[in-house]
Amino acid sequence: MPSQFMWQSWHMLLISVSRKLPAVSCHIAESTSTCSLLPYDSQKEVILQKLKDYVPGNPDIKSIRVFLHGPVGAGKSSLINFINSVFQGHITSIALADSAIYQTHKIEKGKHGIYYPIVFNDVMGLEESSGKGVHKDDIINALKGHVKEGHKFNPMSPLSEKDHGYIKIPSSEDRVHCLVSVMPADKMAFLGKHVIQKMRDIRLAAFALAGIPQMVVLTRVDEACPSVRKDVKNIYLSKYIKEKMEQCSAKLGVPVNCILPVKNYHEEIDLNEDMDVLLLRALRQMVDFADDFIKNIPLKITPQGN
Ligand SMILES: Nc1nc2c(ncn2[C@@H]2O[C@H](COP(=O)(O)OP(=O)(O)OP(=O)(O)O)[C@@H](O)[C@H]2O)c(=O)[nH]1
Ligand SMILES: [Mg+2]
Repeated sequence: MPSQFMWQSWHMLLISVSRKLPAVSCHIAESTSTCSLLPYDSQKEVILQKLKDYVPGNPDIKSIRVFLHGPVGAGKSSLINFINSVFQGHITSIALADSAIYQTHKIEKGKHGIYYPIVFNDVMGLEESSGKGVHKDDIINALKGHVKEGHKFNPMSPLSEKDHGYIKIPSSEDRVHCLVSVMPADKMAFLGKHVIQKMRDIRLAAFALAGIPQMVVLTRVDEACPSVRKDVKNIYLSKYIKEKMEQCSAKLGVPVNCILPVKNYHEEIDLNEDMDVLLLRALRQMVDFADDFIKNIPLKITPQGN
């Protein structure tokens, strides 16, 4: 399990600030002058540079693998696009291909086929009814590293050892090093109990797999709270978002300090520093968690996946 999270202090700040300052109601926008006290400006470049300079803490692993899962339409693909956009310095669109296909998304470093050592996988969303959306067991297969690049998921039946798309003995690079549950703040209350149960089961499976670290990204915060839509910095003051984080913690069984709110690019055409800082803080936690994990990862796992 990851122990010391160097960069977690921001999140504690977020929580303490939201506790100390007058809450911004979702419907009544109050003064936001206190926002200027927050360490917002100039953080983007500092965090981004640290992420760009990141080198995996285990020399046997070239890239850390972050896996995103969550309900349909939660914002998983948008999150990967967002990460790529911030690294490239302009809005990009990389994760729009068929999400039924297992595909690794890489972030290009320059224009010479060189990539940053952080890769992402995003699959189609979880659905309430069985036979629709990605099968829970296929996400568990992916966590163990059993899913081949390009495999097309079948919602009716998960990948089995006999299938062509199955990697019998995954390498430590095939495995997932950080599991990210993507939860849409505005739709969370309407998610069916089966979707929540699948998300909890996946979390438990990840924990059982040598303690794959996990966190939650709370997306669509602007759709959930009008004051955040008006100004993303209001996220620090919104009582409503704080409540959503607490509800999310109760639903998924994840501590509040592992839930990071993000507003994905949706209709913007230019990068926005306030949105980028939120995203980069979430990404920093993913990288910290994954890096702690790979330092202790067993080199190979058995065909049984242990
Ligand atoms: N307003 C707003 N819209 C968002 C945000 N994140 C994603 N969206 C929108 O929500 C919709 C779904 O986003 P996707 O990124 O496709 O969601 P997904 O989780 O990949 O969905 P599936 O692959 O179908 O499971 C798109 O229209 C996005 O533009 C957000 O933070 N705020
Ligand atoms: Mg998608």
